[in-house]
Amino acid sequence: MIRSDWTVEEAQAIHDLPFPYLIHRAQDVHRRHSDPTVIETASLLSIKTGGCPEDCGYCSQSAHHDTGVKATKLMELEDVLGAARRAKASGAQRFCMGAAWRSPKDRDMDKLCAMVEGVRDMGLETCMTLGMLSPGHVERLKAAGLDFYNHNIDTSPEYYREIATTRTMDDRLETLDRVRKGGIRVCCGGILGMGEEVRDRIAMLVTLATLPAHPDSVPINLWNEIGNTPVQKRAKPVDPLALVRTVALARILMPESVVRLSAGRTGMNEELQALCFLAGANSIFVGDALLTTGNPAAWQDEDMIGKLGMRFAPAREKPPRLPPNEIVEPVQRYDPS
Ligand code: SAM
Ligand code: DTB
Ligand code: SF4
Repeated sequence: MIRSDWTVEEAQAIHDLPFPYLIHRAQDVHRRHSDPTVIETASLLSIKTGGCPEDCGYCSQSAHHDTGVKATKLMELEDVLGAARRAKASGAQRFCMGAAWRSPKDRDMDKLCAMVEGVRDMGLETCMTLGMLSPGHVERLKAAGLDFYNHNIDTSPEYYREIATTRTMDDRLETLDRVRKGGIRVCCGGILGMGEEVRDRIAMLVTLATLPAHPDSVPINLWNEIGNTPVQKRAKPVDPLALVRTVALARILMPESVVRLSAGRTGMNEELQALCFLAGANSIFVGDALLTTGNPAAWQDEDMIGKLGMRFAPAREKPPRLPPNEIVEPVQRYDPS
């Protein structure tokens, strides 16, 4: 039974289990819901980089911090489709297009929708992350065939106000609600290593696991260090085993969600990534770039997955499309019987 009524105390108790019990429980949940040998793949492209008006203290693309990232205009359709073709050829299942915006401008919607349609026609799943969306934006993106929308809550509700002041956690939740109600699948997770306490990580996961429906994808990012940002002053390295505990907790609280081991893999050895897969992570970003930072090379990931006797999920020829008015209903409450 899928629960959406987790409390922080329950989650903390699971998180703190002796490691063998925690991993056993995460494995048990994982095997009941998915093939534990399969890893999903997504490829990222920054379609509009830098110059963002938001002041997110962790981000290289905020105009508030002097990070050296140059602002660009929204990419041309053909260039985006070229990148998607290369991602498809290298085996990615999903193509995620990110823009450094607070929210998209109405004048950009035609181009964004053409990107979604073009990428979809190649047989890739489509994902966008563009900032806050109005109901009209959701409707247009859905009509164009957008499969997933990424919008992270990033940390606990309490710590959120320490890392961004130009928007609130409630603003994020409002967009997530619009996306879900509009029938676009939700991709929502956060970042570890921004100076938060372990309880903030647990509260973040409980926030996700008590949404009206669990996010379909939950990206777990390690903060990729960006110089000259407010987070650089408060960041603390994440203990590798603490990362594994966070992944295991995400798996246990949200059994059907795809948990993506996201930013930060360049600093992780294969052993740590293998432990994260044992804890229930079942997706990664592939390709040597994220948005403005690096990612392991394709050959390294292929080598690692091969050595583990695991496999990448095959790309689907035509991803299924939710009917326009499908609303993902709230997850049922726990029935102990
Ligand atoms: N502007 C949009 C937004 O904020 O939703 C989309 C792009 S934004 C870069 C997407 C996500 O990337 C953020 O929510 C955050 O979780 C992640 N991110 C940004 N900078 C990061 C960093 N330095 N390390 C790890 N994750 C990061
Ligand atoms: C997510 O959770 N991680 C991705 C994707 N969603 C958009 C972004 C990671 C960005 C890492 C920092 C950078 O490359 O600028
Ligand atoms: Fe802008 Fe997104 Fe970076 Fe925040 S995380 S500064 S909204 S690009």
